Amino acid sequence: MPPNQFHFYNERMNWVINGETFEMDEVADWEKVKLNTTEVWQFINGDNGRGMGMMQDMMQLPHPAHIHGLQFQIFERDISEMDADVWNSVKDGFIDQGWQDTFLLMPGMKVKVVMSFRDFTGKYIYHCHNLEHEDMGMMRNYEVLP
Ligand SMILES: [Cu+2]
Repeated sequence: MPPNQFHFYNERMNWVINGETFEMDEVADWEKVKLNTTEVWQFINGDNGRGMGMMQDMMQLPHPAHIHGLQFQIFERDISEMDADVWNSVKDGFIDQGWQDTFLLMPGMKVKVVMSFRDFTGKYIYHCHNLEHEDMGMMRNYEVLP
């Protein structure tokens, strides 16, 4: 898995992030960051990061992605692989300026966010805010290390 890429997709009827579902204390290597660093994380809805193309995933739904512990800024919203009609139907609702704690990740969309890990070490949740997806695993920890 390339660093800082977070693929949100459906796998065998689970909603997963990079193929993983929620475990209470689990943090993968790709979810560990250092205090006093700034990173760009890319969130991708529609492929699994292992060569499955965007269009082959028939189980694409919007994911309102929520990151705990900090506020971040939207750096890039890539719609090049989105259905144009879908984008045109929702685009007027996006406000990407300013500080965010949640962003909508539409099917086929890729969003880069800038995150600065400034204040606290420890584990924080990030998850899809669609309760059914969250309950089916689309929630993980990231950890800020000293
Ligand atoms: Cu979701």
